[in-house]
Amino acid sequence: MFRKVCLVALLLVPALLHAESGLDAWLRYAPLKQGVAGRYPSPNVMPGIVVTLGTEAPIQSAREELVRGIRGMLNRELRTVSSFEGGGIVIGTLAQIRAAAPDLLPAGTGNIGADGFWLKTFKPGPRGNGLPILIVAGGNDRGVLYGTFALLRKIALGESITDLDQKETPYSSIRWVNHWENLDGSIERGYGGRSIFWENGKAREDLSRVSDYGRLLASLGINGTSINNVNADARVLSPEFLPQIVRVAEALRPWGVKVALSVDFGSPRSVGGLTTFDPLDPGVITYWKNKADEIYRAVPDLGGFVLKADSEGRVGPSAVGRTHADAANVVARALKPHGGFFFYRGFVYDNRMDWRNPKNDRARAADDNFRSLDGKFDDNVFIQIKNGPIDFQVREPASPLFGTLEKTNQVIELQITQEYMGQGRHTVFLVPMWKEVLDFDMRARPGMTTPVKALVAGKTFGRTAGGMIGVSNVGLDESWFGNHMSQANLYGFGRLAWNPNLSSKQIVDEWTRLTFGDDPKVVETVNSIQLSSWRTYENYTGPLGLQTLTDIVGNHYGLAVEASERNGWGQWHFADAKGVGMERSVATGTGFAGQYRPEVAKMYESVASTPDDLLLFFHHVPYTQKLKSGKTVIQFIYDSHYEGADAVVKYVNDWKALKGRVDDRRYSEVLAQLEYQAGQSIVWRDGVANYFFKMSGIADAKGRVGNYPGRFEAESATLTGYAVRDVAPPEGASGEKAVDCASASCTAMFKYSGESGRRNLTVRYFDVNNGAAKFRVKVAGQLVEEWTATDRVPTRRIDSASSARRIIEGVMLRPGDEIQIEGIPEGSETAGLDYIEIQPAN
Ligand code: GCW
Repeated sequence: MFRKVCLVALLLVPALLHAESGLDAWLRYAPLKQGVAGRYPSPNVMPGIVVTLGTEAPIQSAREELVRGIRGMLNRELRTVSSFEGGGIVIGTLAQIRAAAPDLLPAGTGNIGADGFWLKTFKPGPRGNGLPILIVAGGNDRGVLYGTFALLRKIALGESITDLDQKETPYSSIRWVNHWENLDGSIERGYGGRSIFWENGKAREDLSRVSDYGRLLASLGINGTSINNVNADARVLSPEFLPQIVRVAEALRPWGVKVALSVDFGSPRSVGGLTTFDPLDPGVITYWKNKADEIYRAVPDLGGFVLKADSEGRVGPSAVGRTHADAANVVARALKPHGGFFFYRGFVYDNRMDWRNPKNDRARAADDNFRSLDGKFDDNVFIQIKNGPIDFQVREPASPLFGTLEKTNQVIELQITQEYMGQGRHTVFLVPMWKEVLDFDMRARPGMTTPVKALVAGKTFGRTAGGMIGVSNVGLDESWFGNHMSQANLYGFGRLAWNPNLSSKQIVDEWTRLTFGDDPKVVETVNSIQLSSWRTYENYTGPLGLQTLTDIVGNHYGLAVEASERNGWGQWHFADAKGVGMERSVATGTGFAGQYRPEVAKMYESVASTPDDLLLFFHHVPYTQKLKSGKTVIQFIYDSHYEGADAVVKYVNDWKALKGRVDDRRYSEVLAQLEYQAGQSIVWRDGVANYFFKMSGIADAKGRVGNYPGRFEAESATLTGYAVRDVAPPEGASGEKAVDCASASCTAMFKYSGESGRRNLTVRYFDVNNGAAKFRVKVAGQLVEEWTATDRVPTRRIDSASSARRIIEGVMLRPGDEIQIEGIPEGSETAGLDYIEIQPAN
C-alpha cells in the first residue's frame, strides 16, 4: 500500500517542481495542465499537421519551434509536410499561402506589413477536407516566425485559438539590441557571465548559446543586434576578423536577427593605413566605402554600423574639425548601397567639465551637439539617444533631443542590463520606467500629442524609420543575466519595441506566466514584486531626481553619495548644508529646461510645476522645501529610504510563501538574490539617510535615522587583533567605521545584556572579491554558525558594495553571554566586520 501511494505521489509531482536553469527563459513550453490542454483538442482546434510553405531559414525555424512547442506543452508530435493538401496549420508568407491556396486567401484579403503576421482560423470546410485550417501568415519570412511565436504564446497562456483573426504589425521597424562585448570575451557592464559571442579574440567555438539567444530575441520580434562593444576594438574591421563575424551572423540568421558592428571612428588611421580619419578626406571616404563593400560581400544581410564618437575618450569628428553630420554621412553613404543603417550615438559629452562653473551641465550635451545639425543627416543615419539626458540613472526626464529633431531619424536607447540598477543582484523591473519615458508627451508639434514612442518611431515627423534599441549584455550564465527576475527586462524591452502601447501589467503578467507557470499565487506575487521594484529601488537609492547616488567613478554599483561631485563627469547633485539638487532652469540655472519645447520647458522651469519625482534633477532647493505631498524634501529622503528597504523585506517574505510552487532551483536562487537585496537595501537606507542627516543637520521626524535598536558596532566591541578603521566613503559602513584583521585570526566580542530568550542575530561583515575569509560565531563558548565569505561583488574594498550579512536565526541568549565573532582572513580579504544586530526571533 505504502509503495503504491508513493508511486502515485511520484507521478503527481508536477514537472514544474523539477530544477529549472532559466536557460529557456519564457520559452519553456512547460506541459499544460490537463484542464488547459483540453482547450486544444486535435484535430478540431489544434490540427496535427503543419504545412510549411517556403524554405527560408526563419520559416524553417518557425516550423521547428512549432513542433517543439506543441510537443512540450501538449505532448503531441506534429506531422510536418511541405505542400498544402487540406486542413492543418499552414505557415508561410502571405504571398506563399496565396500561391498555394488561392481560394483560401484571394487577392485583396488585406496585406500585412513587414515583419507583421496574421493568425487566422478557417472553420472545417471543403478546403480543409473537413478539418480546420489555421494560418500563420507573415508579411515576410520574419513575420512568419513572429506569428508562430505569438501562436505558441497564446497556447502557453491558455488563450483560445478557435476563432483567430489577429493581425499585428510592429509599431516600428527597428527593434534591436546592442551588446557591449569585448573580443576577449569580457563584457562592459554585463552581469550574466562572459560573452556568448567572443572568447580570446575570436567567435566562440561553440555558438549554440548565440543560437539560443537568437530564439529568445525572435520570440519578441527583435530583428537586429550589434555584437561588439561601442567602445569598439578597431580589429573588428580587419579582413582577418571577417570570418568570425560571418560565423555569428550564421548563428543568428535562422532567427531573423541581423548583426551589426560597432566601429571605431579612428579606424581609417589605426587599422586602415591612412594618415587621417578626417571624414572629408577622399582616402577616408574610399576606406569606408571599400570596408562596407568587403563586409557586405561576406555578410550580405548585415544590419549596419553603430558608432560612439567624441565621448568618453573615443575619437570623433571634433578631433579633425568636422561635424557629427560630416562623420555620420560618410560612413552612412558607404553602407547605403547595401541597405545598411548607421546608428550614430547621441551620447556625446565632455567628461572633463569644470564643476565650479554653475552654467556647465552635462544634461545639455546631446541637444547642444545635435540641435543645429537637424536635417543635415542622410536618411540611413539614426541618432541613437539614451532615454534620459545623463546616463541610465534611476530616474531622469526624457532626453529633450527626442523633441528637438524633426528632420533627422532617431532611435531610443534603453538599458536592459542593470548598470545603475543593481547589476542583476537587485530585482528592478524597468518596463514601468521605460514606459514613463515612451509615453511622455514632448509637445513637439502644436495640436498633437507627441509621445517619445511616436517620435522615435518616426511617426510624428514622418520619418522613414525609427525604433528602439536595448543594451542587453546577456552572458553565458544559464539565467542569461545572473538573476532570473532580470529576464523580465529583456522580455519587456522586446514586447515594448513591438508594441509600446502594452501596459507594464500586461507585459509582466505574460512574462510571469510563461516563466514561472500560472499558479495564481505565484503570478500575483511575482507580478507585484516586479511592478513595484523600480520605485522600491529608487526609494532606497536616489529619489526625487537625485540620480542613483552610486559610485559613478567606480563600479556603478555601491553607494557613494558624493562620487558624482567635484569631478568632471557632470552628474552633480550639489548637496550642501542648506540644500540639494541641480538648478537647471533658464532663469537661474544652466538653461537645460529650456531645451524642451515651450510647454514642457515651462513645466520644468519652476519648482511649483516640476513633478516631485524630478524636483532635484531640475532645481536646487532647501531641505525644508515642501513637496506636493506637504512633506519636506529631507523627510521624504528619510521616509522613502525606509519604505524602500521595508519593501524588499516584504519581497523576501512573499517569495518564501512560494516554496513548493516554483521549482526548487529557481526558488532558492531567487530567494538568495532577494535576501541579498534586502541586506543591501538596509546599507543604502542607512548610508543615504545618514549622509543627508549629517549634511543638513535636520533630524528624522520619526527618530529612525542614527538610531538602531539592537545594533552593536564592531568598533565598540572588545577586539582581539581586529583594528578599527575608517571606511571610505564614510556612509558605506554603520557608524562610518569597520574593523578588519591583519593577522591570522581576530575576534570581536560583544556582551549580551538583554533578557533571556531566542534572538535573531545578524552579523554585518564585508565580503570583498579577492579573498575568502572565514567567520565563526560562538555564543557562550558554543559554536552557532560558521561560513566562508565567497561572494563575488564588484569591489576589493571594505565599502557599501562588499557589505554582506549573515542572519543566524533563533539563537538562545542569556544576560551576560559573550557573543564572539572570529574572523580568519584569506587572500586579500581581511574578515572585516561592521556590526551585529540582535532582534527578537519571530
Ligand atoms: O554609462 C556609460 C557606461 C559605459 C558605456 C557608456 C556608453 C560602453 O558606464 O560603460 O560604455 O555609458 O553608453 O557608451
